[in-house]
Amino acid sequence: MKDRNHLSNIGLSHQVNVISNGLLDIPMLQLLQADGVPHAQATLPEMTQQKAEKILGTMQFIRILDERMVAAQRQGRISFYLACTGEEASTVGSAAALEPQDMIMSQYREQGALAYRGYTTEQFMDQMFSNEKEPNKGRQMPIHYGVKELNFMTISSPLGTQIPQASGYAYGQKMAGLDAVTICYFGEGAASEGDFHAGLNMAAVLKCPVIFLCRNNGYAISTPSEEQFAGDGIASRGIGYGVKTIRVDGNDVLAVYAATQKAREIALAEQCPVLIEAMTYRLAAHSTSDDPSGYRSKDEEERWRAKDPVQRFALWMQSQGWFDEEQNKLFLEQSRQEVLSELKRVEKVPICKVDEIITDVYDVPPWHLKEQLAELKAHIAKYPDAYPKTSGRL
Ligand SMILES: Cc1ncc(C[n+]2csc(CCOP(=O)(O)OP(=O)(O)O)c2C)c(N)n1
Ligand SMILES: [Mg+2]
Repeated sequence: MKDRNHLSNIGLSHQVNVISNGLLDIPMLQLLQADGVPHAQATLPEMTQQKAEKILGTMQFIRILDERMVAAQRQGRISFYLACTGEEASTVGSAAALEPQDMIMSQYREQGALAYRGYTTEQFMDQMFSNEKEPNKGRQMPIHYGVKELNFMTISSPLGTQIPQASGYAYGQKMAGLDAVTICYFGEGAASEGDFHAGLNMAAVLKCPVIFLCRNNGYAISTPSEEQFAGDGIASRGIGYGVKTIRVDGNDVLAVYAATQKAREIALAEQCPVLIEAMTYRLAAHSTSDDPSGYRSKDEEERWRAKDPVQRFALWMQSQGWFDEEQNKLFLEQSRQEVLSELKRVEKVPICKVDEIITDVYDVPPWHLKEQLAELKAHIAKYPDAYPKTSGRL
């Protein structure tokens, strides 16, 4: 019988043996160099022109959407936005390697995965303007997307909550015998939460088919990763929990695609979790409430701008003969127009009614919620100028 503490598997040492950080050498998978030229030894994943066009188009669209929505927030048209500039490859490349039945549980900077799944410009706008067409009825801040039909779980702000939930969801997929996995996105900052550790351990022990994808973008708002942890990134923690782990260049979309394909294959065939650490950089501010000039240098940003994931992939596509400069210009212009015209159109759609705030939770709303709602409505009615949109929807 196997010893309970697996002592039979442990080698013996007769000297004091101190194991330190760095013993584990976790390399980073990189297929394309910054100029889009594949490394000589690299084995590229199979890729069709059609898929490559969808990947590039999604990354470019997201960049345009981010630019416009940050501007819209500055103009006071929406309250909040959060861009993923510089990180497009880690979310689009991974989403491209999944199947539509796979569940996506994300943190908040994964609009690339959502767009790849087919979320439309109109849906993005409906959510951000909290209008009456938005299925979550305006109960979430902008960017807290959730779409049942696209298997995209609603985002929640408290960091890390989606991690143990993803393990649980994947356990359910396994119990149901589904041909599906869950992917769970989070930042390296969120990996400091207890939920990360609980979620990984649970998935490892219960053998849940979940892909944990950590976007290590160097910062948790203003805290640089070296002030957050002393270990070898997040990948080393996967090994600690007995989770198969891949580290990948998060700015190389082909590498992210290949890594996620492999992770999905393992998660499904072996019914177990896989951790991917995507090394990238948040070129954008943390959110529209943040100004990075207070905590990092322009030089640092420029060094990462040179590793632009969108440009790198476009250059590779060019070498395949899959990139037409003129056609791409047209696509960019059309995308800008679409974002602008949808923004203008959707912001005129009436916002959700205040009453929606207490529907759906209880069959019959309890007295105290009804009382609070009445007070809220009286308050808005008293100060209509302070609530220009809501006061018209009482
Ligand atoms: C439990 C919890 N603590 C703190 C916050 C505030 N907060 C929001 S985002 C963030 C940084 C997260 O960084 P990271 O996970 O690296 O993701 P990134 O923003 O870099 O994509 C913090 C501290 C929060 N939302 N939830
Ligand atoms: Mg981060």
